[in-house]
Amino acid sequence: MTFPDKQTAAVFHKHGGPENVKFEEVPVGEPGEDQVLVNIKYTGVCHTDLHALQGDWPLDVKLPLIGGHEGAGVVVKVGRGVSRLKIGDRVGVKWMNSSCGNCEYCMKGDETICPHIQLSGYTVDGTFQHYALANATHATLIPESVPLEVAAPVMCAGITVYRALKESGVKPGQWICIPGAGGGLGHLAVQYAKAMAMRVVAIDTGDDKKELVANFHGDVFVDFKTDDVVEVVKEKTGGGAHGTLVLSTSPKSYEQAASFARPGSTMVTVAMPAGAKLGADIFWLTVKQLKVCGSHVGSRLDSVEALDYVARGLVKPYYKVQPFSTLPDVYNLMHEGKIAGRIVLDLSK
Ligand code: 8ID
Repeated sequence: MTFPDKQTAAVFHKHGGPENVKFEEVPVGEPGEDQVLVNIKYTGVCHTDLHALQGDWPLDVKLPLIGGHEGAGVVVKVGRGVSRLKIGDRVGVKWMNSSCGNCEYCMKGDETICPHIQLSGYTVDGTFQHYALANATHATLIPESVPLEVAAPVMCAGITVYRALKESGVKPGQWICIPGAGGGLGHLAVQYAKAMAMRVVAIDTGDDKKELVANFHGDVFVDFKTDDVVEVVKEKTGGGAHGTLVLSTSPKSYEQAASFARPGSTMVTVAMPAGAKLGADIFWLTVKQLKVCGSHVGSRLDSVEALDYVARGLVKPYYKVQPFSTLPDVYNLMHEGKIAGRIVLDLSK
């Protein structure tokens, strides 16, 4: 398979706003041991990419950086020692680019907390380029029946919420509450939750997000701008949600989640608003016996399972496809909270 030596990538050299993203000519990488070179066809834009650009998390970002970690494409070259993948395979390139495989966490299948983890579009260059390097063990094979543009948002948003829903411990028929339900992660969480027979209270704002949630059969929509969130959630769920997935980028959602939680329930922290602290009242946390559980993306098996829901038609990412060159505009819209579902970039445009 032929490919060029050079390509265009969206690079930032310093943290800040979308004006810092430059489209530059960069060399196409050479796959090392256990790596593959993937011709990225589509990539989603996740709020994490905006955090990386702004540099607002307490974890160093590689600079200069090519962001992006919701890539879907085709393997064009395999490095030494790769037997699992071959040229022509359709694969996803994810946030978890690689883990060491040998630490105590990797050994027991908790690869998402491997201390040597490498993150696409954060500690290593990601998918906002035509040719990205991926670890052959971690790249996810995409089923033939799932188009690459559909698979792209699943590669972070889908996997993350699928795993987080399992962590919530919510059972069929019980209430899961989803602040941020109209966003990239949120709209998929509503669908995975419904596919798992949970009842969904979706929290977000505006008619487009309300409609999106209704399309996916969310049971209740609470508008955080016009409703009394805590009271409405308690009332609709008959005493509080059995579990909460915080997917909203507002720290306020964490305070509210602790207040509307049903006694004995689990709050899963997924969104990471810059500088946010858990402002929950320790008294209520204790006497309601609440559990707080962090959830970081998903394992390789979670990735396969999350894609399988899509292949079986149980989950349908809602996205708008835009040219690669519009990435800075996407960041602006995301900052303003104006994206319902996901925006997927077409690298050929
Ligand atoms: O592994 C992980 N833990 C992981 C994986 C992927 C993404 C964590 N994340 C993090 C991102 O870094 C980000 O902090 O999850 C968060 C959400 O990512 P996203 O879904 O990509 O963001 P989005 O599409 O912008 O959606 C955020 C939604 O929150 C709503 C917005 O309207 C938007 O729809 N929202 C806001 I802002 N304030 C809200 C509030 N007070 C709110 N929804 C409910 N209540």
